[in-house]
Amino acid sequence: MGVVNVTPDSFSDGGINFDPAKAIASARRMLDEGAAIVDVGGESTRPGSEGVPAEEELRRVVPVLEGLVGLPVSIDTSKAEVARRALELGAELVNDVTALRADPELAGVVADSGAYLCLMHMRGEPRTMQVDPRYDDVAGGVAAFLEERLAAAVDAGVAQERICLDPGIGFGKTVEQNFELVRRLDLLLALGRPVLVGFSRKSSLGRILGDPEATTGSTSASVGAAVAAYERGATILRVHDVREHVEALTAARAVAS
Ligand code: HH2
Repeated sequence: MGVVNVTPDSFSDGGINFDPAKAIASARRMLDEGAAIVDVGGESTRPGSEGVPAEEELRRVVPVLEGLVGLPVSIDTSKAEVARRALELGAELVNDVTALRADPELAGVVADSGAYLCLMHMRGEPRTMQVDPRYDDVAGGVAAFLEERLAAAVDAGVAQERICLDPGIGFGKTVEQNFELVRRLDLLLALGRPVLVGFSRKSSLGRILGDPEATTGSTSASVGAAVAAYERGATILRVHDVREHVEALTAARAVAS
């Protein structure tokens, strides 16, 4: 899954794809490089961010979605109104970092459309999520949360076989907790759904390389984390640098098979 942030302020690629023509070109390049789908988002969820109203999110993503009609697209949103418009324009998957907790109408929009859905774990909300994240058992807690959100989505009418689960790397977790979640991916796989991991460029990757103030991580560290997640059973990797990840994952898959 290639990341296309149509935002001025995303943590690692803010501004690069804010111009719709640039976003469309980036998305097409990612698909050419081997991405199975591109994830288009109009709101940054970086630590400390405030969020944007639906009108602004739509203003950002609609021209990009219009330029990608007919191609495999996911919409990264927590808002029913944005998801509805994206699905009308051909998006196949709704990627909701709040796991259907932010907008009570989103579950119905996904259920009615028959789209795929990604449910991600986040502790708190982006504005405050990195303030002293504590868990007794991070992997067990994230698995219990996703099990409950999976049941809620199915209750709301979303077909279970259309749902994937995501531990939410960087969303209210310490550096150690992010790596532990990948180490214990078996707990999420036990829920019986495909697992998505988004470690790409996240600050924990910069921090383990010795910079305690890092806000991003390098491409090579991202690739290492993606391969580790793949080897532990993740089947969808959400990444900014598609070519590098496709090459590394092709090699990892050759070893595995
Ligand atoms: N990470 C980000 C955004 N959306 N969705 C899923 N399912 N999993 C993730 O790990 C995930 C996500 C944050 O990364 P990015 O989109 O690059 O930055 P920003 O939120 O600042 O736009």
